[in-house]
Amino acid sequence: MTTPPLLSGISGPADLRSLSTAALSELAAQIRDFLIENICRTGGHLGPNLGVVELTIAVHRIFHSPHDVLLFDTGHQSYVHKILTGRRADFDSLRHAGGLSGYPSREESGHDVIENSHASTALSYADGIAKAIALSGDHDRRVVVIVGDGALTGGMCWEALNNIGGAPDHPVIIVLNDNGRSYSPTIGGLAHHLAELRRSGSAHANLFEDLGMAYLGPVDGHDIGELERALRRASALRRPVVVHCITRKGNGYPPAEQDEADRLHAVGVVDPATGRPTSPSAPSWTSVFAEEITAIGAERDDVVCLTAAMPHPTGLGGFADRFPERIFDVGIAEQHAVTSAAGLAIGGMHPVVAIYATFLNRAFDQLLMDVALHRLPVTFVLDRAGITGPDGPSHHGMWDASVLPVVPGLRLAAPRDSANLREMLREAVDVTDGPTAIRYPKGSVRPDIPAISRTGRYDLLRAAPDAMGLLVAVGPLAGACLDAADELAAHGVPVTVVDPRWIAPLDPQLIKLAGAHSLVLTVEDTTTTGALGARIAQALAATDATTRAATFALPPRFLPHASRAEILRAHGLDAAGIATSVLKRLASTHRPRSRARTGAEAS
Ligand SMILES: Cc1ncc(C[n+]2csc(CCOP(=O)(O)OP(=O)(O)O)c2C)c(N)n1
Repeated sequence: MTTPPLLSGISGPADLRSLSTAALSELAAQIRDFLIENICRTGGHLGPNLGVVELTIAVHRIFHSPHDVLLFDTGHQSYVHKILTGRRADFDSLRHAGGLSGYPSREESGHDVIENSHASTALSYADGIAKAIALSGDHDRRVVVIVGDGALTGGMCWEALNNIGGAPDHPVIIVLNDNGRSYSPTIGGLAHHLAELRRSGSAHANLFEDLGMAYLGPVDGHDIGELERALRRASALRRPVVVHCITRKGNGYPPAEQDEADRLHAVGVVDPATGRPTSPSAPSWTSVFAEEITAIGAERDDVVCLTAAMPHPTGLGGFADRFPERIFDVGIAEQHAVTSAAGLAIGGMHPVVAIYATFLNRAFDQLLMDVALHRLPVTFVLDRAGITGPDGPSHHGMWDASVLPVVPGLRLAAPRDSANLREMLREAVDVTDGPTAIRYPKGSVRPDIPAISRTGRYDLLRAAPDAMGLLVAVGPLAGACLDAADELAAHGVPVTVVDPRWIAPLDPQLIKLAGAHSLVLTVEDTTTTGALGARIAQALAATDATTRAATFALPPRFLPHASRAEILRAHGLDAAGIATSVLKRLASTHRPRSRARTGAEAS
């Protein structure tokens, strides 16, 4: 598509200011077409951005970024902001290696002040920035936060509102983008209150006013003129204020407007005519979990599931349909989800908290103190563990496998295939004396990999009688390790391959096996710091073994966006990379080839 002249004439917010009302609505239509065409081709957040086209135009006309500070909570709805701040031409590469980020990025633009994507943080940033501006004596700069009704269910928002409402001297302007949905319809008392405000125009009790803020609205969030009038008033008030804007997620694109199952919140490559994926999808890790948890739910009525506003993306849709009374959507409230799960366990249930690995990070203390200290049987299902890909550094699930092993009594599993995931989920929900966690990645699951035998907790996947090394293949990297073993065998380098299955706590049988080899290489889709390989090395150091242990994993850095396969390859975590690393390790040692016992012999 060639960019129409109006849109191509916008290279910064200043270009918006001279436009007539008619030109502004034409610009909004052109931005919408641009978003649909581009996001369907590259993948990305579609529904949320279509909902904020007019709102973002109005905010950029009334406020003067970057002098005024604009913050987008969560950041997934910042595409229109990117278009209006000179990044339209980069949308070809959205979320691709080396290309435009799917979230605000300080490296990309001075108009992006924070790099977020985890929800419910922007009001706290705003509180701090407004305080700093007041302390510096600058009374002419505004701090404006665009926050969704979904994000507003997060606890941090309420900690921030408590501060903002009590601080008239450093005002924050809160633009509440209320579309009634997170992924699914927003839940809880707050959602009811917003619905009441939407319906009646004002309610006899107005939560925001009661907390010390002014309230303006509700405003039609697709009417630029109405939005601008409200924002101008908000700016003039010079006190904390909520501008309640009513928008429609996916506005102007029928497949997204009617998207009850949230498929078009975030998309891969889809056909713009239908919003459907252009290629059929293979069974995913999520879909395997979805089937198994529904089967378990039918067998055990003490199993309950919790989600932090993501029932469909985490695979709980089927469970919710079958057992509506045993699924709890708690809002974007991971910390609450974990302690609420602890409460359910105290009450005799076995809760399963289905969550993206990256979002569990913020509930670490709840997991440690509220669940583990109490030895409560709660199962955490960590989807999107390891490299996720296009969502970039904040979404890679590369910390859980380092952090969770420090939790006393917690058992952590990394299944290698779908049969293993089903089996380990059942093992996890059978645990009665503490938390369990299961981590698996984004994407499709490869064919099952049968084990030769099981010893302790580990599976022997490939036995080499004259093994020159032991590959400890963690979870979904087992396939790559076996392919690498084939390549190595072709080079005359036999290796044994085992899958530890449970990566914490350490399996004494696995340490015994490792100690029987001269070289042990652990291959993991996580950061090297605190990885299983490091813990194996530490355990071996406490024995008499002369084994050398190495970890092939991800560097402890924030890794940029690209596809999962590209990132794993770049860090040597594909078959060719693993084989090369093993050969290098062996070449760097001048030791004579030692006979190592196979897993079967060592058992
Ligand atoms: C801490 C955290 N948990 C979960 C998510 C996943 N997530 C991304 S967007 C979203 C819904 C946001 O809803 P809302 O703020 O209303 O914005 P909308 O998409 O409706 O415009 C969720 C749950 C997240 N980004 N951060």
